[in-house]
Order: sequence, then structure tokens, then C-alpha cells
Amino acid sequence: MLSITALLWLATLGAVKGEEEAKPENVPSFVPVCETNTFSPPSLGVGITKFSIEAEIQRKYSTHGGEHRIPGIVRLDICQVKVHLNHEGTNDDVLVEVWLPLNRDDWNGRFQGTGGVGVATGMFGGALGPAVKGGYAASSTDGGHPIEETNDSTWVLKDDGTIDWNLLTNFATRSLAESVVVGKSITEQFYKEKPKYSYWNGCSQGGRQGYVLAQQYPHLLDGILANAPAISLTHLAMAEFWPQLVMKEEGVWMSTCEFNYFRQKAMESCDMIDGVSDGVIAEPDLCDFDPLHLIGQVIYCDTPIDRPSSREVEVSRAMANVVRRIEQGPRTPLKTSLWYGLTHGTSFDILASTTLTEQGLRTPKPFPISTGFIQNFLVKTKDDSFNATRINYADYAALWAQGNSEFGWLLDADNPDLTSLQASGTKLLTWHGVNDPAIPHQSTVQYRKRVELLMGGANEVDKFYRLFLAPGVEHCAGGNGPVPIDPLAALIEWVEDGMPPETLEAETTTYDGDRVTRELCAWPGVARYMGIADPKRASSWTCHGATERPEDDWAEEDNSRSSRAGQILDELKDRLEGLGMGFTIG
Ligand SMILES: [Ca+2]
Repeated sequence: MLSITALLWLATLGAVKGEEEAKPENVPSFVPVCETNTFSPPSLGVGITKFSIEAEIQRKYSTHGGEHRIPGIVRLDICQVKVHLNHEGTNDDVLVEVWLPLNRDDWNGRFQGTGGVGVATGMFGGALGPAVKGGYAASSTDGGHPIEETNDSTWVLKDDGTIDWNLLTNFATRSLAESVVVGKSITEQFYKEKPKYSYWNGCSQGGRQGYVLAQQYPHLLDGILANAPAISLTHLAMAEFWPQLVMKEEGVWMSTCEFNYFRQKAMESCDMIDGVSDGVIAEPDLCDFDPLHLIGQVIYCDTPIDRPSSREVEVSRAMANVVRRIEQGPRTPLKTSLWYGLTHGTSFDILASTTLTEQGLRTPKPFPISTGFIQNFLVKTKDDSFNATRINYADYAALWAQGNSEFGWLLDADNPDLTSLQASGTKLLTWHGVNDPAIPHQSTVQYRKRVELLMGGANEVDKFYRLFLAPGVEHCAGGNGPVPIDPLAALIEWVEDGMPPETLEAETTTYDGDRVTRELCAWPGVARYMGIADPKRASSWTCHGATERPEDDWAEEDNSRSSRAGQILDELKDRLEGLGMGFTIG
């Protein structure tokens, strides 16, 4: 029987509906007011002592392009809200910026929390620009620390040489949740309605942040897009130093040109394993290229920066060992594997970079996140003369253990227990480039396997967490392999229409200028060329080895049959055109 309250509620609904029907069509839509006094402090519970809020209209506003090839955006009309908050008992000042499409009609009804990059908690305009252009209300936070130099972690070390645990907690977990809560509240206050759906969107550090939210605060979001995630940050930060260490220990600082020779030889050796000569080793695990086989070969490097004294260099055992050890990944002095290496065919430019002194000597140029982790987090010194490149294999293994024990509990987003995510109905979607030169994709695969072990196997996990690998793709963007075009749209379809992604649409323009399209397969599936038609076209490939899905799972998707029929026709058309017989279908 319906209670009186329910009856009253139904009556109210009827009244509202009646009013809506009676509303004349020419009534202008609701005009939100972008003024400081529109907004009041969002509720963040205990622990926040001070808030200040400022709102300002920005018209024809432009943003600079962000990292990972995020484009700059021009002519944005936004309400820019800056919320400063301070945590009780600390002197921090955390900025959360919320950008809102100024016109109500430009808002798509959704909220998007945006992630950071490097060791910066947020990117602000670089991430907010594209989000707002896409119709989202969106937020970003600085976590209360400087973010101008995105790879600079000196803020974590206080002047007295101790760790600033407050700022580090902001960066690791707290500010992420607060940015979402503040962003959703400001959005609701501005438009006078709650966002219908809320999402996270981040890559790299932003990907790790997505996993933090998935593990600790899934109820705040409906969907989490967390790509190329720095899941196990303490391991990763140390692993990113490994290529420099092996060069030092082997006594040879190698140039980009020299590394590229090995990369090219690996490609020649393994490109065809996947059936297509396309400059991509789709499954590097199947590639048994051994750099030691190149010893004695001659490399020609024709720019002075590569080889100042001579343009020819013979591959030495030390050089081959360097490449082999970088691909094997970090190890202890007893050769126990600590982490994953860079896959065959991956660029070493980021992690194994070197530079020339004015005297023409080649010297190390380590990745700043890794040296910053060693100096600021582990050695804890502000001494400018500190030089991380002096450490040896034994120091390295000790620092690795220290990093994990001191900071792993806070920084590593690798807890495989996704019970809360599963219970809240929130979806987690990840893609990771197989040729990522900064974060090995194997760490994401390992995490997903651990989740499967704990949470009932692949089919169960697929209901709330899906992973896609992108062969040939680099860090969050770029590379010779097809890059996911709009993974956020795929996540939205999953969250809002109940249609989980089986494939992700991807494309790239290759180093040779060719346009290549592909449907990336849900892990553990891999795309295989069917052996006929144009391999540059998605329709010439099919997914193999994907998780078997029970009949009833497919039945749930029957309601999408009509759109699926259209999709099949499109694919057929593409396939016929791809046969290369010189005709196109209108
Ligand atoms: Ca290939």
C-alpha cells in the first residue's frame, strides 16, 4: 500500500508535470548567475577550517594545450569559480577551480573531474578547456602545492628536511575527492540542479588518481576514465631511473641515435609476428629479439650531437647489455625482477636520455620525476649538489625498498579490492599504450589480473572494470599505432545506456603519414589481421582471445540490436571499400 508521503510525492510530481505542460514555449531558459554571492561553501565535512569563493565571467577565454597532446581551446564563455580551502591544523591553501559553461543551454548536464600530470595534482586550463568545450562543468585542483613545473617534487620536502605529509596526502588522495565534491556542489549551485552524471578523466598521474577514486571514493562518480595509470607510483618512480643506472654501471652513455638502431632492429625482427608490416609489434611478449646479437655491427649517426668524434660506432657488449637490461626491467643485485621494462620497439627517449657537455662529453639526463623521488622523498635533501646518478645497484635496491615501505601505503593505487566500486555501480575504463615509454602497460595488466583473482574472475570484473591495450601507442597519446579517439564517449555509453564497450575505436596517422583505423579489443583480446583487405582499415581485423561472455550477458545487449545492425552495415561497407578494388560506396 502506498504511504501518505508517497501519495503526496506523487501528487507533487503530477503538479510539476502539469506546470511543465502548461509552460509556453517562448519562455527563455533559466539564466544562471555567475557572481561570487551565488555560491556558498560546499559541504566537505570536518577538517576544513576556511573557505573563500570567487566567481568571474570569462568570455572568449583561451587555454594553452596541455601535456599528452591535449589541444588548446579558444573562445570559451565560462563562469570561472575559484574555491580556496584550508585543512584544519595546517597552513595549506588548496585551490579548486570549477569551470562552467556560461549559458545553461551549453551545459550537457554532466560533471567531469579532471586529473593531473607528472607530480602536479591538476592541470587546470589544459584539462578544463576541452572538458568545458565538450559541454561539461569541470574541476581541477592544485592540491595546495606549486604545479608550474609538473615534474618538480621539491614541494614534498619541508625546509627542515622532513616530508610534508599534509601536502603529500592532498596529492595522493584527499584533494582528488575534494575537487570532485566541490566541483559537483558548485555545478549544482550554478545551474540549480545536480549534474545528472559525474565522471573522472585522467591519464598518467591522472590515471593513478582515477584508480584512487575507484578504490576509495567510487560513490562520488558514475564513471572513471583512467588511462596509462601510474598505479604503483613508488615502484614506477624508481623504475623510471633504471635506464640511467644501467648505463652508468655498464660505463656507456648512449645516444638517441644508438638506441634507435636497436629499436629499428627489434622492429625488423618482430614486426611481422602480428601478420602486418606496419611498424608496430602488437604483442611484444612474442618477440624474442636479443640485443646481444647486434654486437659488432656498425651504427651510423650523422649528427654531431649523437657522435661528436666519429659518425660510426661499433655496437659493444656494454651497449647491447644496456638495451637488454632496460627491456628486462629493474632487478636487484641478485637478479630478482623488481618491475617491468620497456617493451621491444618502445622509444627510450624519455628515460634513457643523455646530453653533451660543452667539452663534448656525454652525460646522463635522467627523468626528473625519478631523480626527484630519490632526492626529495628518499634521501630528503635540498642540497643542490646532490647527484642521483652516482648511486649503484645495491643503493638502488635499498632505495626501492625504502620508497615502497615509506610511501607505498599512500601513493600506490594498487589495492585490487574494488568491492565499493562494484557496489556503487560505478564503471572504470582504462586504455594503455603497449609502447608507453614512461609507464609500462604490464603494470596495468598485472593490476587487472589481481582484481580478477580477488573479485570472481574476468566475467564478473568486466561488469565494472574494462581494460584496453593499444599496440604501438606511446604515453597517453601518439605513436605508430591507433590511439583511442573518444574513450570518454564509450564510458558514457556504458554508464548511461548500459552498453559496455567491447572495442574502442582508434586511429592514428603513422610516421609515414598513413591514416590507420582499428577497433581495439577488450583485454585480454587482441586484434588479429584477417589476412585479406587493407590492414590500415579497422574492418580488416577481428578480436581474438577475448573473455568468453555468458549467453545472458549478450541478451542484455539485445535492446541495442537496431543500432548494432547499422554498425554492421557500416563495417561491411568499410570492408568492401577496404578490399581496394577502387570503388567507394555512397
Ligand atoms: Ca606489425
